[in-house]
Amino acid sequence: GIRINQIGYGKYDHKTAILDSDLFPGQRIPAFYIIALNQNADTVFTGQLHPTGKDIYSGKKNLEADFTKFTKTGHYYLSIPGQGTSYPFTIAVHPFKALLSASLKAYYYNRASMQISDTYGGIWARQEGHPDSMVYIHPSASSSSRPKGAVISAPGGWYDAGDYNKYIVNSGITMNTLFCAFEDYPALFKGTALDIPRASAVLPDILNELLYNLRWMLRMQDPADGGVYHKLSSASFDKMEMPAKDHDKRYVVQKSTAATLDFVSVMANAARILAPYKAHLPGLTDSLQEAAQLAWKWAEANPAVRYDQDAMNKKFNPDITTGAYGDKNLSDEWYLAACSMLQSTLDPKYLTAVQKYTPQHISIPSWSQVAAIGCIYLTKSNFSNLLNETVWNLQKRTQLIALQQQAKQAIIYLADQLIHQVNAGFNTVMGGRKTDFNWGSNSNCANQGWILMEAYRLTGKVDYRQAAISNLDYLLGKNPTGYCFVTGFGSLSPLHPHHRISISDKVEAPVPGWLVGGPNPGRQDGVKGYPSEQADLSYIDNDQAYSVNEVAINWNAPLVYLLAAIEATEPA
Ligand code: G3I
Ligand code: 9MR
Repeated sequence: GIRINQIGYGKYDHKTAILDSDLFPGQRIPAFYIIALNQNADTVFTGQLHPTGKDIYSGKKNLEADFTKFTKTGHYYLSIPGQGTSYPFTIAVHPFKALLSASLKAYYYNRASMQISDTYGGIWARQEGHPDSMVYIHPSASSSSRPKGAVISAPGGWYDAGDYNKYIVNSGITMNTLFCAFEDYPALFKGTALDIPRASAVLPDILNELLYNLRWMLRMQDPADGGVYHKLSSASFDKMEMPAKDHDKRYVVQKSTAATLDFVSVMANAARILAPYKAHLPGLTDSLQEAAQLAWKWAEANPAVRYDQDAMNKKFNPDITTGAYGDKNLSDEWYLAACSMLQSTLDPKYLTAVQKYTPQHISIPSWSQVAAIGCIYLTKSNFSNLLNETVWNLQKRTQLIALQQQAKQAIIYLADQLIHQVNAGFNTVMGGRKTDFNWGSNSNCANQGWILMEAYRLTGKVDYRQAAISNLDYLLGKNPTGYCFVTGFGSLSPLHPHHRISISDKVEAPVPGWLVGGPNPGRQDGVKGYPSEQADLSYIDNDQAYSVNEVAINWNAPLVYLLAAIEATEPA
């Protein structure tokens, strides 16, 4: 079939679609036609398909339609005689505005501890769930000030995904990704209204939404020692019911170094990013700084406390069987936390830590690998305001500039690797390596796009941006499954995500704006009926298929980044 970005293409951007099919040997390569979606069905552009390279999964040689030269804004579809027609698409200067807003508003719909009102929620309005005002200290988390069985209050925040638990590690990467989006494209976000309840009318809506989760995160720190609980969770995954119906006991579970360092990073960055709005958020930025410093101290005293759920369950009751986010390597969390503290406090004492944990090698961001985000933060500041500070002597300044340079090179090097890994069948960066397909593969695709757009920001080289667009095209339909992977958008998009709210709300349409996990040959959910075992086709739109069709806050965040970055850099 014809695989096309079902949302659209920037007026002056690269525009391609794929015919995912081998022609008969000897068959002439057909022409393709762009047809206007109007009554006359005018043919507005004609082009010749051309073979792409060999698809590394199917082995097919696909054909590509390149209509980059066609720049007239409007609504169209593509037609290939003998092969059918494509889903409709748009050409516009800013084709992703609505999608960007929706992918951010998705967070609002996943807010815990509050009602989603008719005013803001429309048909997805629902009752409040999980007040989290009585959360038990799990025995794994007990301390002298908070013995097991004690109760704390930690309301608010977003549900992690299709489940109703709240995990600090995953919240951390989500917040950082969205902070980076805001810091890189502030004007765009200041102009993006979300139709959500606001803590402050002065704050851009993205920050209003982030604040909701930030305040929850703050509650996850034990003020007595600064350590941060790994998660707030029920003992096992909840039933498929609405949030308001679930009254399972909830716990804060074991403090961990990964959670604490991710927390450090979020609090430090939040303090810096929210500083201009200080007057409207009484006391907040100071508490954020204090929280970050206290957590850093805990991490220094507890540098390698891993969250190992199986080991924990051997020691403590009740067993906790919800998401583990159990990272084994913490040097990247150390690096991210150090970079964040350095940038936000401008205190040279964090320089040593940045240096110590500077990675040899970075990979695309994921909940367990955050070194790239440390690099990204480090490149954002020119640190020029340090130059007169007496604490920053020449040696330290030189070191800092060198570390910053290294961070910049690491991002560009990674982006270059991505550019050279292309799945020739689809001409997308995504899928260029088989390891791209795992649980949450669509987030790999979006995170590759994020890195490519950072490289574009740092160098201005358009190849990076074009490669990022290839991945956005992938997510929005130019992929082997033919799905536009965001709920509520495109002609063929997931209707049955593994999302407890969407499953049980009695509204036919799923909550919109969510990127589903995507193809994953692991197929850990064991659902029958996957269309194929081929890695890039291991996808099924089934609400039990949690290993391919769940949604998650850390997967939407790089989508937000990618959409914002493409929108904000659209050539006029
Ligand atoms: O670490 C191994 C690696 O060594 C190995 O080479 C590779 C081969 O498959 O697997 C790696 O482990 C994977 C792990 O993620 C780390 O990335 C597992 O196979 C994979 O099953 C695991 O998936 C995670 C999944 O939870 C199950 O634990 C996803 O990354 C993670 O996004 C997902 O998160 C869940 C939360 O637990 C609960 N809430 C919903 C959320 C989204 O599904
Ligand atoms: O609903 C759960 C989802 O959020 C998780 O990502 C997934 C993997 O940890 O687990 C889902 O819960 C399933 C559980 O693991 C096994 N029994 C069925 C549960 C719901 O389908």
